Amino acid sequence: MRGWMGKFRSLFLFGTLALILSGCGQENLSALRPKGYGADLIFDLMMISIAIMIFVFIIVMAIYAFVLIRYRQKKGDEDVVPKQVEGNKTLEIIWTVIPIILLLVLAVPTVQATFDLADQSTQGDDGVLTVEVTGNQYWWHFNYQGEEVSTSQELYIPVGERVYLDMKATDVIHSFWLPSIAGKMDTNPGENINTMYLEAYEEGVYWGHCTELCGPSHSLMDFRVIAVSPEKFEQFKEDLRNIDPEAEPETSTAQEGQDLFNNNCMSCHAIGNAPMGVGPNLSNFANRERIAGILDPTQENLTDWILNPDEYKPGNKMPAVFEGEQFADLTKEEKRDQAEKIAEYLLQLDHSDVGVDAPTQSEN
Ligand code: HEC
Ligand SMILES: [Cu+2]
Repeated sequence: MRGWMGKFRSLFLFGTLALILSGCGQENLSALRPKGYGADLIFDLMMISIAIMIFVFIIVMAIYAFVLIRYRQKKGDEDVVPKQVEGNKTLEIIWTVIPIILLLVLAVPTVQATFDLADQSTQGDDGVLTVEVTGNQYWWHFNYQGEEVSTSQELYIPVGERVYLDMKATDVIHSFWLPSIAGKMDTNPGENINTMYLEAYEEGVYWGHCTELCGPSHSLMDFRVIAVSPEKFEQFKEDLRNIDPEAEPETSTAQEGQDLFNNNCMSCHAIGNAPMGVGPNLSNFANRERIAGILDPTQENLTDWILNPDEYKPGNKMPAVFEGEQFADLTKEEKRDQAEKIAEYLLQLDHSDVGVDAPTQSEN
């Protein structure tokens, strides 16, 4: 057993590692499966550098093996000191020129891609959308410039079109990373606006993360980009423009929930088009893939979130409203009851059913 296992141990190790790492190729969450223009450029660069590395590795290993075998000490040669050589001009030139060539092969496409990714030549042109992206601890806001439309946590874009993002942050530095569509870009507090663009090849729900350590809930600062056909995108904007925040929900519990929401939550949350508030815009909330970027959109999860947001995202800026003074008289059950009504109200805010037909959700 031991001998057999021993021989194959490293093979097992590498096999297991390969199996684990294959999870890194997660659909719509991976730079290794590019589905947009920027991600494509970056993927090609990775491939070029990996190819060069493999080439160098093989050559070096071949020479290494050759020297080991060819110049090893042979029986009877124990006292022989071989001829000492140094400073072979031809060799010196070869191993200086080859790395220069390899670096050039790497540098030219890298510089090209860098400029290509920073291109802003069509920004502001007719029909070219710019979205203002704002990073907040721990959520994202998207304002579709000149469209009177804004969303939080989920950004809708038309497929096949270049969409520019003008990015900033309100509190600390965040970083917007959408691996399968584009690269990543920091969002800074202050006047400094960073710009990048997205161009998705196919319809889908693409997952993004904040990649700049920004506080205790940094790792939970997820967002999604939803690429739909240009026709659906027009429809989506139209739907969102026409939201009436005062519209009466159908059931009486949801109506009670609406009153509770208007009295206790509206100071931070908007429904319909509004400037960015203290909390996410909840227009179209029922169509969210996740609550607060992370929880499955069920009424139970939403109730739990409303009662104690800090349990799910430590340090986030939403207070446990029902722990406030105005609810001091309520029992635990009564609080839950009221939160449930709000949840019912929020989960019927499906003001636009525009989405991708086959949801391509990734599991975290
Ligand atoms: C003081 C401001 C404030 C108040 C009041 C407030 N919230 Fe929030 N809310 C926030 C912030 C900030 C977030 C973002 C939390 C995060 O993800 O980091 C949030 C997130 C949420 C989310 C998740 C949103 C999403 O985009 O997925 C829901 C749902 C929500 N709040 C519901 C409520 C309800 C219901 C009330 C009233 C009972 C309420 N909030 C009161 C600030 C507030
Ligand atoms: Cu962040």
